[in-house]
Amino acid sequence: MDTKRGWLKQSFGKRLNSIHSWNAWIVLLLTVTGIVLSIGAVRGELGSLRVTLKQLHIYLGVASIVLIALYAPMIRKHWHQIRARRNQRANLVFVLALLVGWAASGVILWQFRHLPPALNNTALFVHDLLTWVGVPYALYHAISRSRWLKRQQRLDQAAAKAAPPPAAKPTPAAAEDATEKRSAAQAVIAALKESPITRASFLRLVAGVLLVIAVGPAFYRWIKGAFDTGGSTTAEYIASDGNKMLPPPAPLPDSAAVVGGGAKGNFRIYTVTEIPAFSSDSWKFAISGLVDQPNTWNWEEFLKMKRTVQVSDFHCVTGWSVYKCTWEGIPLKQLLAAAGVQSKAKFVKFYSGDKVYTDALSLDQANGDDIMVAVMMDGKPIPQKLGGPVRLIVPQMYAYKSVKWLQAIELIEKEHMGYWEVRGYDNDAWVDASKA
Ligand code: HEM
Ligand SMILES: Nc1nc2c(c(=O)[nH]1)N[C@H]1C(S)=C(S)[C@@H](COP(=O)(O)O)O[C@H]1N2
Ligand SMILES: [Mo]
Repeated sequence: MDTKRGWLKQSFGKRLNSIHSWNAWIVLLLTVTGIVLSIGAVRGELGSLRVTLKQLHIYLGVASIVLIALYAPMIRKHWHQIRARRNQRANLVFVLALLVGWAASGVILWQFRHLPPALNNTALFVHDLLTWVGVPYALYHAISRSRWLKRQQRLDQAAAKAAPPPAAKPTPAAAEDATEKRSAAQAVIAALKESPITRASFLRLVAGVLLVIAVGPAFYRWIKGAFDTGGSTTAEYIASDGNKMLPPPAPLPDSAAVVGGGAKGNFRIYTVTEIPAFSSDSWKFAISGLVDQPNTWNWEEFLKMKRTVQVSDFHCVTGWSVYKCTWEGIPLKQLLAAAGVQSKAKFVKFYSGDKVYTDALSLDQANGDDIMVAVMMDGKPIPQKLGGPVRLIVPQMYAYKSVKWLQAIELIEKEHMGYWEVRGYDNDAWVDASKA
């Protein structure tokens, strides 16, 4: 109560100022934590810090929502106060739209478990878009309102004032009228001679242009990727592929025809290690542990196993999805049946060829119909960056269960916590929460 009264007792201007500076700091911290969270390449270095960072980002997000709520009752008066300043009004509308947009999409990303993947996808897109637009704007705003630029502005004004007044000689009364007319005319000419670009506005323009040059190309690539629903990026991955797996797998008819119509959306490349490369000379695949028939395959032998084709969606917990991927591979069920799972076995553990990443399913979950040891996507070998030559696909669970560069399956008795589960992700990864 006391703090509330204290807050209300402050003058309107003081309250506005403190909201403004709190907001600046929180947006800065949200930007830093958000951008670090979005960088796929530092997932390995971050480890469990990633989960903490996400939690911190959410706390900061909630704080920013509290600030919006504190500001809300002041908005009418503030709006009226700045009625004469169109730039300030435009800035206010823009900044509020950004903050509300970040808040709304952020809350959706936070509560993703209770929401459909399509909504999470949209929220992630909006959250990213606002970041791309809002952060450069905030930087520009900060520079153009900085003390340094304010000083330049004052210098400009001082220079304008210091302009020498037209020399006014003491004149006899008759000439006075003419002198006055002359000085008025001179003033018009002086005004016309004055450069329309002051030093301060020039510097502001330079800052703006530099920001556009710095951020523009990356923004363009992002927007292009976000609206590219075809497989062109997959083609690019294949072109830059580091795997040397020969012979390439021959697609089944459904796979060659891409029965799903081609994946919709873009994968984000995630790895916690360097992206490993494989060659058919040394690549091996194994199933072992509590099975009657442990087995090892080289590439050629592996390709002889019977494969099937399925169309399924792919969902990452951070909000993005890829729809209607046409996968071709060996149903996990089939591999397990052939290996003869012993009755002691309760869990299936998956090992990545990156030698770091693992995950596991219960035996029940592992026998689901759509869990696949995949070799091809949309009629092409799975590119190295997307986990090729062989990756696990668990369509109905968040994709941290879909181990990339899969090389071994082990039947075990005790539950195993996977790479991300150890670092704070939920071991229950069902997309449809009611399945848990
Ligand atoms: C100034 C405001 C904000 C900025 C600049 C910002 C920035 C970001 C960025 C860049 C990402 C990474 C998105 C990606 O992976 O592509 C992100 C993710 C996220 N943000 Fe924000 N954000 C802001 C406000 C909020 C708010 C208000 C909330 C909600 C309380 C929120 C919740 C989240 C969540 C839950 C994620 C997903 C994290 C993950 O699972 O990786 N954000 N944010
Ligand atoms: N070996 C390995 N497998 C992995 C990961 C990883 O970092 N390493 N990331 C997981 C996560 S969180 C997701 S969303 C998907 C991402 O697959 P993609 O990189 O093909 O888009 O792979 C999963 N499998
Ligand atoms: Mo993920």
